[in-house]
Amino acid sequence: MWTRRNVLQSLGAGAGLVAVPAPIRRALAAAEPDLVLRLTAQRAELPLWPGAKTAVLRYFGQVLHGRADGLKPSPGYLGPTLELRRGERVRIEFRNRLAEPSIIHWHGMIVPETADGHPRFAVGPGGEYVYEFTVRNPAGTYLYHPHPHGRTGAQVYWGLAGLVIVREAEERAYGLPGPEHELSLVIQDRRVDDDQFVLKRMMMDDMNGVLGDTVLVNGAPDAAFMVTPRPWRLRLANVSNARIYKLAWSDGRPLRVIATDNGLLSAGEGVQTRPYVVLGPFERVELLEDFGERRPGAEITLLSGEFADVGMMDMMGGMMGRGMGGMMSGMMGPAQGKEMTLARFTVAAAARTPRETLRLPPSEAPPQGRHELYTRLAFRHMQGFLNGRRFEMEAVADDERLPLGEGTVWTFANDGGGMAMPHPMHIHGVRFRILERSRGDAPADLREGLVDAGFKDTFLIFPGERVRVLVAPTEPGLFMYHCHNLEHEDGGMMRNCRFGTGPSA
Ligand SMILES: [Cu+2]
Repeated sequence: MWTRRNVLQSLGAGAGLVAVPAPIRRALAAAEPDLVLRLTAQRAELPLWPGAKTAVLRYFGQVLHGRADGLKPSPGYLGPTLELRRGERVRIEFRNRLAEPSIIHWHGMIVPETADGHPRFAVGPGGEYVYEFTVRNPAGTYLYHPHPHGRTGAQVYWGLAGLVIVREAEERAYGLPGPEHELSLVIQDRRVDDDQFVLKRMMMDDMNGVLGDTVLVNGAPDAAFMVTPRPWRLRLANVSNARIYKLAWSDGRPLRVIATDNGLLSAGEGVQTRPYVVLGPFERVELLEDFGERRPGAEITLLSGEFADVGMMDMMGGMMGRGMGGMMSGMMGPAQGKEMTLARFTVAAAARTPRETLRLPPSEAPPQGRHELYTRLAFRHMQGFLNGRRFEMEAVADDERLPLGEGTVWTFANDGGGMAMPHPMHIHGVRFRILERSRGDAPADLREGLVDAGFKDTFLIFPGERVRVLVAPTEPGLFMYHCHNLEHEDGGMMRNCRFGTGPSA
């Protein structure tokens, strides 16, 4: 139940009850939510490799009220998967049992300002925070992870993250495989030494972001799945601090993309078939994969294909000579673009189940882009800048304000000088369309795998690129936009944005 204490907490320190905004007052007056969950962040140990226990941080979950299947346990160190239904009213009680401040952000979810997990709402050790929201997002694959300022990278790295899957009844009518024929793959890389995760060894990690030599899927190494020869829905999420994956099948078959970050592609867009799919940190993609097209007993690997390093490693190698570059590479794990095995699939010997006809949902009419914003990205002196600025907890500039309910064309340009590197940009509290990506600037060996269709909440922007997105916020308040390379984010490549009118700060 709401108490005076947690209302105050969810509004930020210092707000009196008189300041409780109307939507919160309505929520307080409303009936019990459909689903009440508790997530507790705490230290844990689990046997990821034989004969040893790996120290992690982990979300533990409990259903306090409502559907028992609202949480699904994860086999590895990840938090439980939140299985939500569109339209459902949800309350989530977060308990921080870490030794440092934390707060949860529901990545990709369109929730009220006070439920978004802005770092100003972080609670200290022993603290609690109560989230209330109605599930507005369409069926899709979303995420949750910590968002305290300066500590997001470390907390995610040690294991704090989980999936949010939103379902709706209409999905069966689309001809998609049902929940019993879907698999989620949360892809992460870690540096592992003596069965323990190792975080940050040098300054370079703040520039490149932390890159690992070991891939974990769903919080465990050596992912392997047995699949029946039929269509499967695969939900792929990149929850790595910094690594970009070039997803491909080892047998060279193309990937059939049916959804991007914020739900299914529309009938107008259709299935996007690609030889490989590029997935930046915290982007998601859903594939419709017909394993019936392979022979029974076939073994296929989902891998990350090779591409020219888009990070700093090559440049440092060039500056210091190959030996130095090589040595640093050895200490830091493989650079961006090294081939890696992600997961193995074995096709069971069974009768093939044919595909259903896919009927993707109708297109939504886009809002008109009545307003324009422009943000220039730069990375200089080890720090990321957005229009020359860095994160300040309450600050919003004039070029960070978007009107509610109307379209804004927001142009991001990765040409602000300094280190040339890709940045996965994320905007909280909205889903948006990518209108345009400047031609010829994405690396030639990644270009074909960029899927800019559908509704997005995170997108990669390569050096020299300009990407124009169309945003129409629906939730008023102070939200944020930032680079989702977690080391860049923690280093201050993050800013507030305000939706609707509100005070300057
Ligand atoms: Cu960045």
